[in-house]
Amino acid sequence: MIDFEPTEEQKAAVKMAHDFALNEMRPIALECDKEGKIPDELIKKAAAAGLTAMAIPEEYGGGGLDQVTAAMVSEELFWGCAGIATTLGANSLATTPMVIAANEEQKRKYFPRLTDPDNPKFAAFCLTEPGAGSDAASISTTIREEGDYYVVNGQKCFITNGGIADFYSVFCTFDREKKYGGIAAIIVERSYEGVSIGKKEDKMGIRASNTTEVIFDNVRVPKENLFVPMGQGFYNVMVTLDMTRASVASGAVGIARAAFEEALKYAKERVQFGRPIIAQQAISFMLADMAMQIEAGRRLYLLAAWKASKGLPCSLESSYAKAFCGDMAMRVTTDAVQIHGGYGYMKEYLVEKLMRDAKIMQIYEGTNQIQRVVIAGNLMGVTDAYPWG
Ligand code: COS
Repeated sequence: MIDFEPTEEQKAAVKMAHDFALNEMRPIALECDKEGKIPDELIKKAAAAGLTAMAIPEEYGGGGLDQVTAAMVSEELFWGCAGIATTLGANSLATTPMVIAANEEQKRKYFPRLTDPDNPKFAAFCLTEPGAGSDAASISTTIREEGDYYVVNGQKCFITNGGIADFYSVFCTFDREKKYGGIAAIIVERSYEGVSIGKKEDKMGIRASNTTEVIFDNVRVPKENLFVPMGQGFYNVMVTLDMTRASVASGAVGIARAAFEEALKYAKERVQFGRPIIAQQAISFMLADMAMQIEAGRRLYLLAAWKASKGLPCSLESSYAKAFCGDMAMRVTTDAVQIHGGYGYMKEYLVEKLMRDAKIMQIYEGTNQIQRVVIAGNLMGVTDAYPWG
């Protein structure tokens, strides 16, 4: 009934992602973190390896990875560099709502833009606003009909790839009074008049990734770009996040694993009181806890991803995985810094970056407090009301 053996395809995908992380990401990870950007050359290589369009079905030129394989690949990429991995993964977040709800014409028009290895472009998921973070139903970006167009007005913030995206999947409301019943989603191209990029954020971690405000000022969008009608937008967001949170959780496992490996190596090499510090029980027990928590996190994200890949309700498992793995990555990276002592606090040691990167795993794609809201809601039987449940 239970098989923990990955398929041959999964092994190949993980190997490819690990080699990419090791050979292409790791050597430039500290530099990208410092500079706050990623060389175009690396993006091209990632696109050629199929890592910029993992969630897009094969018939549109994407990787067509199922959720389990995508999550396993994400663990490797975050092991390489969480900032670069976030940039690549944000395409999946932006396109999953479209994979779920866009029509054939919309998919054929927009997906190939992300899969061209010679000129890979990015997409961005535009939900969060200054006044609507955890409370996603209260977004205030508006959409209204005007002749052959819809007109979009509003401001989005903390948008991953906001400044480098070619197009955005934008969640907006036809009628705020209707709360989540008014929400729809539309594809807005960066080149449309009235689209501008606001503040570029200077972040604690995942610094290689681009995070900006995106402003829509009377943007006229062709009607055929609406891909989720009014009333369905909030459900689309919820189902999207249920599907993508396993890959955030697996990313957290990747960061934690990187920190654990560094700490283990250091603990074997560092001699104090005449022996390697790993011989001190205080240190070896910390390492044992780290290994145990990483393994537990991996099982949780695999369960969530497996349910998502089977089309089963996975809200509860996705939230278990996201909250556990995010919190776990923060603990493990903090302990890895601790094991390194003063050296771990210095920027030339990888664990310093890993601890900063881990923090976002407790925040983005729904804070870990929101994951507990979802878990508690499920425990109280609220899921019975979900049309998909
Ligand atoms: N799948 C399907 N439907 C869902 C769902 C899910 N996972 N979660 C909620 N719904 C449905 C509910 O069934 C309800 O539908 P009906 O009224 O038709 O029955 C509707 O959506 C509203 O649900 P609810 O009342 O629970 O919504 P809330 O406004 O209370 O918000 C949370 C629920 C907090 C879970 C939601 O706002 C959330 O996930 N917030 C975090 C947003 C986030 O992750 N932001 C980060 C963006 S990416 S960086």
